[in-house]
Amino acid sequence: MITVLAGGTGSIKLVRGLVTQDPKVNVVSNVGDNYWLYGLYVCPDIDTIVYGLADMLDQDRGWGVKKDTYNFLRQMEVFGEETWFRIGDRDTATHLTRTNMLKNGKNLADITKWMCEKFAVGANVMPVSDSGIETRITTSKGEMHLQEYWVKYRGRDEVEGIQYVGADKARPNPEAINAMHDSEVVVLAPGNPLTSMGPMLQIKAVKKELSKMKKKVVAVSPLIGDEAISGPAAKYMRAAGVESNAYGLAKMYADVCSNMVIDTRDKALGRKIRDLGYRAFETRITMKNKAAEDALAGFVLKQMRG
Ligand code: FO1
Repeated sequence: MITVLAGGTGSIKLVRGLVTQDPKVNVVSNVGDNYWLYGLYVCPDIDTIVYGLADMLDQDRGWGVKKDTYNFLRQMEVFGEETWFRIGDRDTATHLTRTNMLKNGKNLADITKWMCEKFAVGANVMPVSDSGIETRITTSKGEMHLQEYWVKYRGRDEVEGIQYVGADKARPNPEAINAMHDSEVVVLAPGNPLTSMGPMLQIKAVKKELSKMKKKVVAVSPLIGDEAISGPAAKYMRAAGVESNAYGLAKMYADVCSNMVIDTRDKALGRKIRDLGYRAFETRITMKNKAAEDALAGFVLKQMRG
């Protein structure tokens, strides 16, 4: 059994590759960027994983449903609402149904299971926690939700701080803990270390569990050199005072992980990472097509299974 801890856009490609290796893979999803919009509960990372596995994802953007329409949003604009967060019509049906199910007493874990069934996704996608955790960013404009920082203000301002509100009191999803415990390999996907993996690793019970099993935990780097393959990971790492490269990542994950897959171009960092006590494996980590997704997932599992 394999379990992967995943964010959204940066993680889905590796998750897809892992599903090719093992269709029943457990995917533990971040919830820190979940966002309430017009009274609807939007769960970007869960949705990116489920849509990605159901072949419904808009691959170019890495979020939302491909070929979606925006009639609902256009009407909200007519009503004078803010429309900077672009939820499409089919995507909105997901948020609306999820919100109704929450109001009817279902928890996010059950709702996500229901989604997997509806979209015929064989993998076991689950939220890391049913408690609300909110990733908040501080800039010179003040403190705001991650989605406001990244989407509304286009991530322009210097990041002064990152907070995970509610993480200290959050209870983990027991199914996620069991999945990690029962798995032969636990993968930390190449999601943003601060905003995708960060909220999950801030949950005390998740961190404790991973630290007990760190020999079987492997992280796949989302960085080559000093830059992220995509998205703002390097910017957030620098803001958190961490070197924005695979070595900085290894230091961040040192309590919970002892294996790391890095790019061949980061060979020199591999030596420093090994000095931290890691096993480090080098390969091409960019995933430009399905063959590359499968190859990287296969490589990760081969190293871990020995
Ligand atoms: N990202 C954007 O850059 N602009 C958007 O308008 C936007 C809308 C959106 C709607 C639903 C959804 O599930 C994700 C959406 N995202 C959008 C992506 C999201 O902001 C982040 O990339 C993730 O939260 C990070 O994992």
